[in-house]
Amino acid sequence: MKKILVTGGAGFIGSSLVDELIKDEGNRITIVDDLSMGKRDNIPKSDRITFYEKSVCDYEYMQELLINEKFNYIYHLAAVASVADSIERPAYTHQVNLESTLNILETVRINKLAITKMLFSSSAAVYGDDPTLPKKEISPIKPKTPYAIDKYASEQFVLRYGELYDIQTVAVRFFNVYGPKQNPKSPYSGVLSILKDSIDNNRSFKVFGDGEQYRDFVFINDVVGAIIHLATSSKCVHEVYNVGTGKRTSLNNVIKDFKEILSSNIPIEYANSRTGDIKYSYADIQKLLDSGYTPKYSVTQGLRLYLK
Ligand code: UD2
Repeated sequence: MKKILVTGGAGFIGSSLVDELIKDEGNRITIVDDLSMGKRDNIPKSDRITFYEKSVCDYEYMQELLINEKFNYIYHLAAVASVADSIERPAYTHQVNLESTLNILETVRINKLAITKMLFSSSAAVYGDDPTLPKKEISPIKPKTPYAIDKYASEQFVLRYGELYDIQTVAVRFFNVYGPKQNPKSPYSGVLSILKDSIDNNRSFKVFGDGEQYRDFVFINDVVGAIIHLATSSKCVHEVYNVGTGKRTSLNNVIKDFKEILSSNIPIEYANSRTGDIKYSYADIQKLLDSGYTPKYSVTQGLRLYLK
């Protein structure tokens, strides 16, 4: 039996990970999520899942949980995922996006907890708008927001702690993840969830800029596949991996695909670019490929599944 902790397990990526992990009958999963962004309904029903509606910033609670449960795997995905929120509330988001990570690491170190692997989810935001493309893990790091600073600091704590104190750790930098369960409700939600919501409700969609900005849109199933692979592969330790497809797609092209697949004709409006927006971003995923994981879904295949 494997005991697995998923923080943020009621959120988009976390609950999709739980959907996959629960297929293995040997897995017992504990979810910690304060439902600030996640939803209880996202969590699959199973007697092998225990859900605690708690914040990862409840440090004493987390310490007790880790000491009592002695998890084999920790997927630390809980975060305030909104860059905009980190600009509004930098001190608060710092606690969630960095301090909570340090608390887990300290608990593991001080109590000599024998975890098999801890995985931390970082973000392509750490690269900022440095023009080097595609982004390699060794590309310049230019975090521009509290969100990106905390993701980078957390990721480095996780990796260097691992080396210093002999804890098996790994980190990932997500590019633009999309798929079912992504919440479209904030203006800073993933663009594809907003686009889908607009089409579902027959509302116009607003493009910020000329639509020629491109991204590395990666389907949730590939994200889940990649993180399980990295967490369970014993040779992937103390390293950070980009998680994307390695392909770039412009917003205009993705909108075209969407409208075709859904036979939709909603109006597309063009507005000024969003302040602080990055024009171009996509990943070099050679390191992920070399580790033994190959993404399975092109954007077209991913979109078809997403929109089915
Ligand atoms: C992504 C991450 C963010 C951070 C950043 C780092 C998501 C949701 N956000 O931001 O957390 O890691 O990468 O670079 O994954 N757009 C529109 N109309 C809309 C919404 C968005 O045109 O209604 C544009 C937006 O201006 C941008 C593009 O779509 O040019 C992608 O926007 P996004 O918020 O999905 O993702 P991004 O790459 O800005």
